[in-house]
Amino acid sequence: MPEQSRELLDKLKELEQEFNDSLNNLTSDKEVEELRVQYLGRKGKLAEIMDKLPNLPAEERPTFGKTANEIKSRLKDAVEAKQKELEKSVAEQDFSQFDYTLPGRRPWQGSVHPVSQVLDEICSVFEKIGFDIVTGPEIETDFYNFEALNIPQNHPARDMQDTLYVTESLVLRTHTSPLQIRTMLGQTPPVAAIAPGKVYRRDADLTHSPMFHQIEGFLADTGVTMAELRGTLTYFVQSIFSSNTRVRFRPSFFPFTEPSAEVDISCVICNGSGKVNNEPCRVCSQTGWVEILGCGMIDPQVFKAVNYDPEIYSGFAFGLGVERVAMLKYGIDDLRLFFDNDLRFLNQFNRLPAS
Ligand code: 2NL
Repeated sequence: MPEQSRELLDKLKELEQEFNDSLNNLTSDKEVEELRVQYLGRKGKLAEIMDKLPNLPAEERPTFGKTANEIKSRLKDAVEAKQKELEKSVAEQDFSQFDYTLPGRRPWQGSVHPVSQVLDEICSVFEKIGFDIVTGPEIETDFYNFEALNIPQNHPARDMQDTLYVTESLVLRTHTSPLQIRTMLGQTPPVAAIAPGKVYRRDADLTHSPMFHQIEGFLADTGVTMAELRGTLTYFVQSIFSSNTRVRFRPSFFPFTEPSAEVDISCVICNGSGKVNNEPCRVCSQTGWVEILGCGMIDPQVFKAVNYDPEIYSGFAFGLGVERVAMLKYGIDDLRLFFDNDLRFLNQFNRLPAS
């Protein structure tokens, strides 16, 4: 056989050997297909050798062509056989070790933050007795946050120590009272509303966070007295805590109410006894009472700022910290737990079905 033809035939045999070696090691359909394209494809290794056919002397071409076609069909058969073999091995996989009784895996699911849960709960308690829920901006003007609330220019509450200023005349609201001022300016009595939301103070230690949640509420009408205030707040604490929770008022001072009071409730941990298992109660430090909110009768100065005639109208207002209520309700002793967002803590308040 002439030299040229022998050389090409050797190459063909080499190619077949190489192909078979590679095919043997493959374990997936995808790999088999890649190998098929590499060898049998239109620009594959076999086609490359066949392209040299015209270089051979005319009388040698038929023999070479015949051998090449035989090899090509053997390679095709090998691919098919390999594909069948892989199919079969999937069908015969051993599932006997698989436990069909294992529960399915649920995707992780979020839940409502405990502070938001308590905030929503307080809102619906007041909604039931006719209070509107009002919301609004967290950046407020000096007028809504201070001036209208009878907090004058040099009042200590305006101190840079307490207030976060955005500009000289804009602040991050330090309470949700500005929402109540906006509500009063937009309506004439009778009006009853509660204003829930985030508030900001320049404060950060074990018991203070620079952002916390507040709910303020007010009622303005003719003939409103402290009796209505006490009745409303008693209904509120007995709805949130328990029907035998007791309420007491202590005189206090706020620039926007006169008279003003701080409200204590009988300690929800020791039920007012001051003792838990004969040990001093940690939550109320043995006093049997814990402070829950501040309140009072709306100051005539505030009514003047919203154009309500204080000779005709009177009203009450109150303000409470939602984190504080949540801490008392769930016996939590560290404010920071609300802001760390540790799932081990948060999942204890997950009311969704267990996963
Ligand atoms: C507290 C005390 C309080 C108010 C908030 C209020 C709002 C208007 C008019 C009059 Cl528009 N008063 N709000 C009244 C008394 C107390 O909050 O210790 N909060 C955590």
